[in-house]
Amino acid sequence: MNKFYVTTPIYYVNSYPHLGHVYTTIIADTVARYKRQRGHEVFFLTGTDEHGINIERAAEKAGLPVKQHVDRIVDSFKTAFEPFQFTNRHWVRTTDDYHKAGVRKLWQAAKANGFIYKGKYEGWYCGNCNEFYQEGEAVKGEGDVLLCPTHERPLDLLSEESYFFKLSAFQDKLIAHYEANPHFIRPETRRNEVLSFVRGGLNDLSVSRVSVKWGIPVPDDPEHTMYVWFDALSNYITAIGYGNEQFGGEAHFNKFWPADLQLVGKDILRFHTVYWPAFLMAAGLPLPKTVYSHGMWLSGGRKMSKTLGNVIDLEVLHKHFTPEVVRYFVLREMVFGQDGDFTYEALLDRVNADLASGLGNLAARTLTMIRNFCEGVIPSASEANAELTAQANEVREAVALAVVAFDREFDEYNFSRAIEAVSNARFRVDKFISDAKPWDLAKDPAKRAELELVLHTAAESLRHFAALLAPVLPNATQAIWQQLGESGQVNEVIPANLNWGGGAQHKIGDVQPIFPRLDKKKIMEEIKQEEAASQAARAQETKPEAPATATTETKPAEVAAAVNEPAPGVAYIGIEDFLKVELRVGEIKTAERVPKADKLLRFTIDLGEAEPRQILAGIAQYYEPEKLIGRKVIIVANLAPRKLRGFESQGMVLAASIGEEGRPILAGFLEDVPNGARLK
Ligand code: ME8
Repeated sequence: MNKFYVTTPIYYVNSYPHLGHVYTTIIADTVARYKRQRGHEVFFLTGTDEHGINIERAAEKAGLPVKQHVDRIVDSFKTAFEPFQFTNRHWVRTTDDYHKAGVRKLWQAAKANGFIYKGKYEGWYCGNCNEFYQEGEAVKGEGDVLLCPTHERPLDLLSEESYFFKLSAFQDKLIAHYEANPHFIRPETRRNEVLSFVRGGLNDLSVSRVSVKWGIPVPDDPEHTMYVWFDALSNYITAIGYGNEQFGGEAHFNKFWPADLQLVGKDILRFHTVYWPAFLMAAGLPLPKTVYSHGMWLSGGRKMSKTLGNVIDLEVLHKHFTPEVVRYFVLREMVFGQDGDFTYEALLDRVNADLASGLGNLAARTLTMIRNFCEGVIPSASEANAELTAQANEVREAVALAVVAFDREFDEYNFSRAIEAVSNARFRVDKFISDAKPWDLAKDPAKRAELELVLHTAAESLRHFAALLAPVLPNATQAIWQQLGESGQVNEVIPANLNWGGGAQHKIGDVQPIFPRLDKKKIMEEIKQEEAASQAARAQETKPEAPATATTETKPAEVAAAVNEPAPGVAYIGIEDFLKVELRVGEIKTAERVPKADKLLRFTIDLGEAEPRQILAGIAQYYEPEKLIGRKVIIVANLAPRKLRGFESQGMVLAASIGEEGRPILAGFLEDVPNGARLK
């Protein structure tokens, strides 16, 4: 049996869990379920990072012994994660003894090989990142105070005796590894980023602190505690038995290491793709196969983070949305690897379009008709008229294509496209049902064969969709599976092994709604009130340290005023002016970077005309061209052509512009739309 080892970062217990942590864990869980379903023996690890100066300080502030303080926060992570039914095999804690033993072994191995030595360190330290910054990397705050570039908090100037890790010795080895293993760092953009960082030279790394007490003591020199990243990164091997007897120790470690997939946010890319492989090389251990660095969920255009105070509150989220729909949304909405803006509106729209009106509705109408017209038994494929038979065959082919496309995209970690492949096949089934009108066929006994073929085809499609989406929607797909009269667990069925027609003659179960439609207006009103209340409560809790940004949040009343009153000085245009702009739906057929133009992508876009158009857009820093192929976008179709870098651009792609840097977010559609359709 093939093994598969997938990890998430271990989360800092310096504050409470939020959507960002849930996101990476959802991805890991979905990959774990996908691999298990396809017969792999999976070890999925998540956990908590519990040492460091910040945690020591937070415990002091809370007036608790540090361990008691961290236990409390670990519990809050576990509670927040629980509704998602994550299938991690283990939850590693860096305060666990087996972990400490493993870290000591790693340290000793690196030291014995001559890669750890003693020296003196001076630098600007951020307790939130547990990282030193050069003066040039810091941001200047009021009164020229140096601030952390990530957390915008003051940096501490530290000077102390320290052990150093000889990172400089690994520059060439790392570059050689990146070059020989193009999949070691994914996606490609991050790989290039790391390559140029490492090519720029590596300094030795300070890996111990005498000023920090809450950490793992350095072997044979307990005045020093280990640098928290040395401690934290080691979790990936200690948790599976390196240097301890966890899960049977070395044999278990050798079985699962190297990891197949280490998932991290791009905020901690460098730690995982420079420091971590260097630590492993120093100890003579193999490197993980892939470190995949995903993008950040933004909120209001900025990275969602505890320190910036703009996180999505999991309590509010859980109150209105099942974990299933949250899973679906984050996997479908965010192009994996890129940043995405989280809004409840988008979540509601996505759930209603794809799940309530989409998959849920297909299940409800198919099963209800089988119950009402076929005595609750899925009909076999009857010999119907030629036209309908041809259409049913097309549907069957579309589903077969989705089965192949889902795995192909998923194996490349293109979750969004994998799910989209299923949606596209579902659109085909929906159209087939709407065109064939089985509710009319049922009225005419002479059309019995046609009715049976339609319902057979719909039920078979649904059965395949349930198996495909099992890793994404574990409970909903199991419910559909049972309603189709299938026995056993859908997550044990390999979609490619399903036989078309294998569900015929099964008696269906009770028909229950799977995804009720959500009342957007009502839910949005409730969320606004709850968020305001929970922000006020959090602000109270964290008052002494509340970051400046927390106070700039707009209150609900201000939002309402801003929407209702026209802004002063707005010059209205008439509808005739608006109609002068010809906005049309286009589908991106090809996309590539423009040589020597960092910002430009060159597309060919199908507007439903005889020839696709060439259109250029300044979005290259934010989108990977290959991921845009097949995407439906909005085009200004009657913009005068103009030349950009020698290429004629025959239109303009519309995008929202977010935040101070004007990050573009491409406008698009939740439902299927034909190319060339006019927007008005
Ligand atoms: O960095 N969007 O812990 P951490 C998407 N303890 N993912 C996000 C996110 C966001 N806005 N915010 C957080 C640490 N994450 C260290 C890791 S590993 C040996 C030590 C996710 O609690 C994402 O995976 O700050 C990110 O890398 C991680 O949480 C950071 O979690």
